[in-house]
Amino acid sequence: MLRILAARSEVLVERAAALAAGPVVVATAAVRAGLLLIAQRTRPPALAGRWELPGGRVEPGESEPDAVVRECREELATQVRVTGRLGTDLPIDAGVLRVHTAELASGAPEPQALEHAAVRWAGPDELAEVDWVDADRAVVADLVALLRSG
Ligand code: 523
Repeated sequence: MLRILAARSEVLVERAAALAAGPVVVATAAVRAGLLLIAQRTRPPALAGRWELPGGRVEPGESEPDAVVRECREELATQVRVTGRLGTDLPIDAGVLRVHTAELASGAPEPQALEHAAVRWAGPDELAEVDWVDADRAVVADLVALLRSG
């Protein structure tokens, strides 16, 4: 009984911490043949023109992997399969950003820039030179390692 109560209070503490940190935004590190999919933002004006890992806000009741799949469908008209997590929670104005790794599902359409100015596949040697949004720049070393590990 005590163990059940302890486990329940742990869940409550985790939920309280999540609420305090604010909404979760997921970002997708989609890899194909040693290249990373990156996308150029159009908004807000402060971020327009800068590059990011595509993603967006997790909706209430939605899991993070489901949010990754939905955002990639909505923004890129493609289908991804989530394979893991990359790096630690990154603080952003909107709350917290969490990077998930992914690959295109077999037979998935080529990603299109439906909501971005452009999308492209970038190699490990290019990533340091990309004009990243601030939060994403913090995981560049992890992204390079991810591409080189494949
Ligand atoms: N970031 C960010 N990096 C990154 C993403 C996907 C998002 O720094 N890779 C930031 C940018 C915004 C916030 O997270 O401040 C929300 O991302 P956005 O606008 O792409 O997600 P939406 O469209 O789900 O969010 P709202 O339009 O704000 O609801």
